[in-house]
Amino acid sequence: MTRVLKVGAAQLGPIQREEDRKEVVQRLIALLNEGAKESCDLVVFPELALTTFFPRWWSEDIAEFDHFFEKEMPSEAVQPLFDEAKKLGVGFHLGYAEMTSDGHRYNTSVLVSKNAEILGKYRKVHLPGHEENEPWRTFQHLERYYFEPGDEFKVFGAFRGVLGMAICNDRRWSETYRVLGLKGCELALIGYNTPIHYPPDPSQDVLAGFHNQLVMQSGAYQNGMWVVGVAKAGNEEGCDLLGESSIIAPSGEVVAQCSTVGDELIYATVDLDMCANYKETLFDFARYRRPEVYKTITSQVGVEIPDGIETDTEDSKDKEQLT
Ligand code: CDT
Repeated sequence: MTRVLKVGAAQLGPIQREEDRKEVVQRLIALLNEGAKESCDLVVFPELALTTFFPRWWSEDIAEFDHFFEKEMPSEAVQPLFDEAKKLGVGFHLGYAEMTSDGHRYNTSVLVSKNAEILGKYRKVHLPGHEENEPWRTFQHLERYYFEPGDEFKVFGAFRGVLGMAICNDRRWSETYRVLGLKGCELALIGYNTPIHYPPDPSQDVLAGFHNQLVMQSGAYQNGMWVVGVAKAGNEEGCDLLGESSIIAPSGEVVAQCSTVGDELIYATVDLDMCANYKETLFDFARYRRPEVYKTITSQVGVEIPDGIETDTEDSKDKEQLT
């Protein structure tokens, strides 16, 4: 059985606040068609791919932005994307804002088969930013106000492999990849909206691209999985979003990368069997992992410096060196 897929990463340029959902869906359909021409089995769209990144604005009335949420998937506006996927026989991954029938809001992605059936759904676990309006910022990052967190990293048997999803800030956390890796994930699909300016510490701005690559490449390598990271990029409502969407092999090497900050499709041949090169050697989890030594990771959230560690004397440095 060959387990070789052609995977497209469909980066999106900016979506402005007033842009009509139906027009955005036409942009997605154009990229899906490009993917079909390149014989892609699967095309990956970014986080919140149907709207502008609305958590950059504060509204006293949280319901003011409810129109940015999908109450069902596919919604009426998104149905043409599902229809086109079925016609072309191309699967896809789509990020969107989800509103459940009982009023819960999530930052969500779905994996859709070549038959336009939803194979899996994921709700973002690591919500970044802040809960309250912070007027000193040039723009807000209110995901912790507009969304509730998801509670599980799941994998799905699809496209002849074991596939997982994560969303944007999730990619900065090694736990994301490791939990997916422990579930056998061979291909992780990750959409993102990453402002290049980071108001709490602007010294990081110049490193935005480096950090993006750093976390995805190490996540891929340390878990022997393919990673497809896809941006919504460019200047959206005055906020510059990082591009550099990438397809990364289990070796940690970048095999394809976008060169613009607009709508752009890149693709790569993804051999899922390559994962075994790493999963069965250097990162043979069953043989080498030591969970009994890692208990702190699940028992503790913040940093707790153990009793007896001193940092304010020369002596403590010396003692450390001796031990
Ligand atoms: N969308 C998203 O998760 N963006 C975050 C910004 C972090 S700074 C608040 C990211 O990790 O790129």
